[in-house]
Amino acid sequence: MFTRIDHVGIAVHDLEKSISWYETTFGLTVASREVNEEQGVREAMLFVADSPAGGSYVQLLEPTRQDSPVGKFLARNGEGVHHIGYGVDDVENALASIGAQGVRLVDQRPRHGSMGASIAFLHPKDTGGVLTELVQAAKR
Ligand code: V0V
Ligand code: CO
Repeated sequence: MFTRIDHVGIAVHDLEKSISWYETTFGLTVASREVNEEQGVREAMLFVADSPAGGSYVQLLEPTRQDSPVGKFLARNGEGVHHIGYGVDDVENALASIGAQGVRLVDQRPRHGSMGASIAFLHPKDTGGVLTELVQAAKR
């Protein structure tokens, strides 16, 4: 069902500072930046590698408000890995198939994600403590 790791989401306090650190230390480059008010994040995708199934990225996430998922995560844990986003060909099919196995879906229907993707989250309490995101990338 999964075609690749689309991105690893990392919670940060200061997006611009973290982008600079990733650029300087690892030589990564920013592929896109976006404010997603529905998710309560200001985020950037840093390109890591390409594959026939699509790109893979590091997603740096700064909260736009304290009571958002990333704001609450930072208050509890500090900076660090927040979620893993797996590439899928069809996010609605993947949701139906995973939901049928009893995994709680945070999103019953896909939402707008970075770079025009359709995304949906699975509940970390049903996925071994790892917040998991399904990502159907925009057609390229
Ligand atoms: C929370 N918990 C986590 C977690 N966030 N566990 C692992 N990884 C995380 N990232 C645990 C937390 O420790 C609590 O455990 C429990 O879940 C309830 O957390 P809460 O924050 O107190 O309560 P909720 O229920 O308000 O929020 C949890 C959920 C929320 C997962 C429902 O974070 C959510 O809706 N996340 C999906 C949306 C999201 O993360 N958006 C930001 C990225 P204990 O203490 O009860 O044991 S946006 C993005 O990636 C985009 C746009 C993109 O890729 O394009
Ligand atoms: Co993400």
